[in-house]
Amino acid sequence: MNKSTQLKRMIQSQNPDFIMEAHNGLSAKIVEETGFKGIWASGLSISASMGVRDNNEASWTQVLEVLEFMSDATTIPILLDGDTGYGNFNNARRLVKKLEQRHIAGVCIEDKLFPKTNSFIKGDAQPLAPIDEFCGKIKAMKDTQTNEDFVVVARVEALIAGHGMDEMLRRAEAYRQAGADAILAHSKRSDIAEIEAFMREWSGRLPVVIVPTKYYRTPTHRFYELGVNLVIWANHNLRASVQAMQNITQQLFRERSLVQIENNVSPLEEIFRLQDAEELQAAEDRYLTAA
Ligand code: SPV
Ligand code: MG
Repeated sequence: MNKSTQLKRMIQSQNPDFIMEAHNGLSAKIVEETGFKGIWASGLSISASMGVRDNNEASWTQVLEVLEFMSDATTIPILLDGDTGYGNFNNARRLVKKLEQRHIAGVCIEDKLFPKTNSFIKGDAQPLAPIDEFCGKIKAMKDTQTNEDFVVVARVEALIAGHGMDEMLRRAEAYRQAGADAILAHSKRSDIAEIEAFMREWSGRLPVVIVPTKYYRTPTHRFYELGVNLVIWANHNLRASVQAMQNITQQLFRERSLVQIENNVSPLEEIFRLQDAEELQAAEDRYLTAA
């Protein structure tokens, strides 16, 4: 089954599936070997790992390069956080073409303006895209895909921007009619109240994806009860690695010694294993001695 079909089935299945953030080949590989069935290629995490902001400071082709490494390192579907599609309908449809060439399973686009800002930074101040324009973008993307199961998720930022539930529903319905495969309902509240209200009103018109970063206290059984289709753990590999790197860097800066360090970091053998160094050794035995 191709990766888009796998992702589409996950999104359409009744019980929630869970996908995990990765931001490079290494983290993507860790997500897969842990057992996750899909990867969220987070815009926040990819930009942060490049040392830039989540404001489209990294160009879309730079993001594509990262995706290529992630895709090469894994076999499970990747859902790209495609921000606003990096421009108008024309940029967004070209993005779909390039993603399909790299076997990326799907892309999520959000109804904001390029260059975007992360939803958790001054969300209220963020202008939304006109509904018609965003619908045209979705249509152009769906018309461009050659794999019929390539997934386009429409992310509605109405609640983030403080426009309320009516606007949220109006936009979600318009994007459904434009051909989106799923709606990502985003909320910055620390409880799940907005998502609950949306799920009630929406009543399963199209699969729903959520990102519970801010309402992290919500027990997972609520996602089942509400009928959410896909849950994204959106940035936790990045945040875990930042903490680990800060701790070890501070410790080494203080102690100027590896004595207390060695047992608190991954063994070198583990890095070689993740890189599949063994395969190259076997290949060298086979090919370098062939002459
Ligand atoms: C991301 O991971 O980049 C996202 C999710 O878009 S959020 O940061 O919650 O907006
Ligand atoms: Mg993002």
